[in-house]
Amino acid sequence: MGDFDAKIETASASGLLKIQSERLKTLLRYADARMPFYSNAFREKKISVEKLSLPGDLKHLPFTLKSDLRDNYPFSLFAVPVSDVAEIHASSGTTGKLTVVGYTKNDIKLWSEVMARTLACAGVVKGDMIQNAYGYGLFTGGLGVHYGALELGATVIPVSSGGTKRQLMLMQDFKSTVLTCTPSYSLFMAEEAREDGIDPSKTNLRVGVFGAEPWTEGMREQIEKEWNILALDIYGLSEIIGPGVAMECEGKNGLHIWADHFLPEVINPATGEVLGEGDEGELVITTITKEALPLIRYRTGDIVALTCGTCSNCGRTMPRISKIKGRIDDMLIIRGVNIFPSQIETVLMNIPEAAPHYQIIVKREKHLDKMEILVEVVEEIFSDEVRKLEELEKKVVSEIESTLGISVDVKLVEPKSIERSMGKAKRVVDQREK
Ligand code: DLL
Repeated sequence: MGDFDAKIETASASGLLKIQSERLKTLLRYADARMPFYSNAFREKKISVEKLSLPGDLKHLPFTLKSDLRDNYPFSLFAVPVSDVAEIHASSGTTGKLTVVGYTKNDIKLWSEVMARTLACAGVVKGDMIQNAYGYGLFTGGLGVHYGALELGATVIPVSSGGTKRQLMLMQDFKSTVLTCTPSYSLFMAEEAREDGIDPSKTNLRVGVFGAEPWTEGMREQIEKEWNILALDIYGLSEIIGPGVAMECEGKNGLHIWADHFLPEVINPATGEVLGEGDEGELVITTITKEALPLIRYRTGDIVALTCGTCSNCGRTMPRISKIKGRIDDMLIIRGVNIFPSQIETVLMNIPEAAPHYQIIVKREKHLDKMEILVEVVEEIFSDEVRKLEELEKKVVSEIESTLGISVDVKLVEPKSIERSMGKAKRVVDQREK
């Protein structure tokens, strides 16, 4: 059963807890027996899986870090022989080395199911034409959506990312109803459409399933207006399964996390302490049904808050995570102040003369960190008088400074001068020496 599964998606809190505890126990036994990485850690910490009371005792188990996957590159963390691995994906981080993940055939089945559930949560149905513009390849976006679409019975166009003119042609000729890609790429596509004389608000698109990078409510509004669609947020990460970990419904009040497979916790990233409902912190996930690469208390690096209770829009009872504020490692500390790129995006999206394209450059001058924000302006303003541009620049500086509480430099730049991305947008360029 891949699409909306009322029995599990609207299960009572106690019903879900029962499933979680049973699966968690099975998973811990499995990891203890098959993954020396975990059995050694349990032995070191004198943890006996059989004595744990779950899920309460989960908090006593050690965390798994991204560096643990890298240190076990490529396959040493796998719980099954490589010959039982059906598919391999990998994501590249900032440090160069790939994070490699593997799936057994059953894992692919699970991925198809949670992705079908995810698409169904966005209102996608059989009969929809999904233009899948996430990259196919080692990145999990393309194939993840693909498997979900097949499972759901919708039609999928595996166009992958890039080739924007061709995307637009296919979108019109095939009458795509669903667009799946990064939010930044959807805006680039709309921009190209206008340039080619196509009105993006007049396509057959109904809904966009956008994720793989942080984006703000302001960005959502822009996308919805440009395309005249419903733009919903999809979350996931390769280490856990790829896309299909959590998804917004039309109510846009948090992303429903599929907690019967991915057990969420939110922790204080500095102390590791588990936080309560509503507190912002780092999302930690334990996969309780995976075979090739189950992970216990995996620190995602993503900042969210968790909400429980029934969704007033769709009635789903799974916990929800807030829209992702950003990654801990994307947090900039400028002269002692913590700043997320999303805070800057929120300010910019409220200034109509600013285009939704920006880049943050961090430099170190005379031992002081400085932040320069390149902001594209809309065409009409750019061709306007210099005085108007100067006024706009002052306005952007003052609004960002009053939000962030630090001084920044703002440089207004020509339309289309900031590099566009077909995948994850690069919002921050850190020029400080590490
Ligand atoms: O980005 C999987 C994915 C594909 C998700 C398509 C959604 C759609 P990775 O390349 O491993 O996997 O990157 C995972 O991307 O830890 C977050 O920091 C970020 N991320 C993913 N989705 C969102 C989102 C895919 N909706 C990392 N909002 C994660 C903010 C997101 N950040």
